[in-house]
Amino acid sequence: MIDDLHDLASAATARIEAASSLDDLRALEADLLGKKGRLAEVKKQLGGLEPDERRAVGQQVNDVRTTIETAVGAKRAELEGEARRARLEAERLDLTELGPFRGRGHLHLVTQTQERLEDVFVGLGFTVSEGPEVETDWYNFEALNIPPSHPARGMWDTLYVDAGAPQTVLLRTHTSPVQIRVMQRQEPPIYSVMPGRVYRRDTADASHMPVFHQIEGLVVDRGISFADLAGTLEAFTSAYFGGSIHSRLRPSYFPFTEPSAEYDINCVFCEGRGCRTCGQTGWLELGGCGMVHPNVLAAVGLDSETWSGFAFGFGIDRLALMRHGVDDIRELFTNDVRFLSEF
Ligand code: FA5
Repeated sequence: MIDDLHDLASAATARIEAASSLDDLRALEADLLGKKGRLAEVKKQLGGLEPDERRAVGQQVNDVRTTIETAVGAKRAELEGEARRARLEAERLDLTELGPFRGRGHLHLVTQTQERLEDVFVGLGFTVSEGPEVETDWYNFEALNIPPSHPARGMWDTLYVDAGAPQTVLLRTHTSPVQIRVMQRQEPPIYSVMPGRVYRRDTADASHMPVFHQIEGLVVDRGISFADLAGTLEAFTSAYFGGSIHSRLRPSYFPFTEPSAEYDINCVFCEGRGCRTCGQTGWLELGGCGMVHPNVLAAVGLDSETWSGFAFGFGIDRLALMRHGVDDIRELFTNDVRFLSEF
């Protein structure tokens, strides 16, 4: 019987080694180790043996079972590895291979708008500057003539960053802090625009987003007057929107400019005749502007007896909406490809 078991073990391992698929191996395992398998048959005969022989044969049966199980395990690992390699090979993508043409992507509408604005201002002689989105209270407020507890802080609902002393680090609420950084970086004359992302604790609705984009303009030179501001905004308006659209300035208030104004343009839909979009006024509000406040010049060590300047800032996203007749700012950021691919 012991010899039979030896033969059984070597025949089994040979068959296992020859198995060519996982299905074959499963069938073989059932045949060798299952209830009706060969080993089970031998086990049934144990009862008729003498105790000593039964112990020896029983031990041998267990050894053969272990040998078969080990061989099956090793073969299974080998066949599974082969199957995995075959699957990976079948699924392999050749990324250098050209597939059917699916159309090229393009820049997001807001990026396109920002780049076009930069081009127009560069054409008017401006440089383009950048600043950080995480700012200190000093750059975002204090240097802009908005000391702590100033009521004008309420104009910008601020998101603070948990860093440093409480409420000293924040996500910039406008691009105006970049004015300060530019004035610190370079001596006048300065003719620069500063586009970028800004953050406010505003709830998203048709005309507001908590994260949006602004472009700031700053000019500091000798003898700059309010007429230069008005003339520059008018030149920009016709360069960007075309010759039939004009600008106007309305008195307003910003702590960092004095005097301050709102910058409006003729409604781009009705060209000033009055329609639903402009509330029959013929005008659309674009942003704020004014003459740089002497306290702001003083904050960066510039003498307001020698230097004067103007600044303006407006929302890029709202400008994109106006230009393309989109009535909900949220459409820009839901990233529906059908919407985005229209621009
Ligand atoms: C400012 O942020 C001033 N820093 C602008 C300025 C610069 C004035 C330089 C004077 C000199 P205001 O908070 O009004 O101003 O925002 C400017 C523009 O940003 C708005 O006219 C609007 O176009 C846009 N804007 C404001 N809040 C949102 C918002 N939640 N979502 C989208 N656009 C917004």
